[in-house]
Amino acid sequence: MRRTRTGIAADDRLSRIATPLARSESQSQHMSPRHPKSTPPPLHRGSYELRYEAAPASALAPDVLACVRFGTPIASAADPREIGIALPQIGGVALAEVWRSRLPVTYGVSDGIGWAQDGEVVFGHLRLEADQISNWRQSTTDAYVRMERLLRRLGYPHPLRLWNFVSDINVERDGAERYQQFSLGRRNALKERPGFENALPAATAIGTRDGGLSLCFLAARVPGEPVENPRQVSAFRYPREYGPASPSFARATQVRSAVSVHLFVSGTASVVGHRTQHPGEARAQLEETLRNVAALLRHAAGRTPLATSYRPIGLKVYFRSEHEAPALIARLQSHFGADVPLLCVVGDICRRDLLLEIEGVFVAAPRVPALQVAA
Ligand code: 3EB
Repeated sequence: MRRTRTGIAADDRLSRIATPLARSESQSQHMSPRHPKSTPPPLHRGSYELRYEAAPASALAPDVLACVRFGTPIASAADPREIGIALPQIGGVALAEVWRSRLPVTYGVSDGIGWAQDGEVVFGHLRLEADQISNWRQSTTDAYVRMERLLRRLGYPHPLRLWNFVSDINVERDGAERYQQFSLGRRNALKERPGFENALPAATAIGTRDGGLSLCFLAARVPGEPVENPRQVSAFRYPREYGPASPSFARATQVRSAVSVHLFVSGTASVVGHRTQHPGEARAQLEETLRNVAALLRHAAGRTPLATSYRPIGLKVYFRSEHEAPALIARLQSHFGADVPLLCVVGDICRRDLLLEIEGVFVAAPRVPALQVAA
C-alpha cells in the first residue's frame, strides 16, 4: 500500500501531505517547523480514533493500528499491533486501548520496533527487556534515537503522543532516581532536533515492575501543536531540584482536522507551579488534578477558534495503590459523567509523593454547526 485513499474530500494540501516516503527524508531534515502565529498549522485528516473497549479475544481486525492491553503481558505477539503493558488493571471490565483507522492499515517490524501506519499516522512500540538495559540513561537515549530513525524512515517525523513505561521508576541508584536517568536520556536524544523545546509531544511516564522499558508512540506526517497548562510550570522549565535534566514533554498536543479538534492530554497530576500539592492525600490530589485538567482544557479551547469545549473520548488513570481507588473512581465518574470510558491501572507515578495521574484524549466539536458530524 503506497497511496492512501482519501477519506474526506481532501484539498490539495491534504493530498500532498499524504504522499508518502519519497519526500519524507528531506521533510524530516527540518523537523517541526514552527508556524508563525498568523498561519494555522497544517490540518490533519482525522483518519484514526481511540476507543477503550473490551479486549478482543481473537485476531485483530484489519482497521486496527494498535491494541494496548494492560496487566496481561504479551510474551511475543505475532502481530506487532498487539501491545502488552505490565500494569494491573482495576475497576470493572477489562478494557483495551484500541486505535483504529478508516484508511488502509499496513504494519510490520523494523529494527525490532513494531509499527502500524495508515498514511496519516503511525503507532509503534519499542520494547527493551531488563537484560538489554545496563545503563538507563544510555538505553533511553538509544531507544529514542531508534524511534526517531524509524519515524523518519516511514515518513512520520512528528511525534504527537508518547508513553514511557519505566520499570522501578522511583528506585534510586548512585544518587539519582531512575526517572531522572530516564529524563536525561530522553532529552539527550530529543535535543538533536533543532528547536525541540518548542515542539515537544504530550507524554506519560509511569513505573512498572517488569524490569524493562516500553516506549509507545503515535506520530504523524504533519506536526500537532503543543499546549501548556497555565496552572503549571512547563515541565521543560522545572527547576533543577527535580533532576539534572528537566522532563521533555508538553502538557498536551492539539491536533486539528477539518471536522474536529483532538487534544492528547499528558499524564496530569497534583502539581501546581512545579510543586507537588497534598502529599499523602489521594482525595485532595485528585481534586487538584481535576482542576489542572479543567484549566488545560479551558486554555486549549481558548486558543482555538474551532473548538468550543472538550469532552473526553477516553481517560486513563494511574493509581500508585489500589487502596482508596474505588472512592476515587466514583469521584472521577461524578466529575466526567458515569459513561466516560475510564481505564484504571496500578502503577508508580514518577514523583514519589504523587499518588495518581490522569491522561486522556478529548475532542472538541467545531463551533460552526454546519460542520458538525455525528460522533
Ligand atoms: C508532572 O506533572 C507529573 O516525564 O514524560 C507527567 C507526564 C509527568 C509525563 C514525563 C511526567 C511525564 O511532572 C509527571
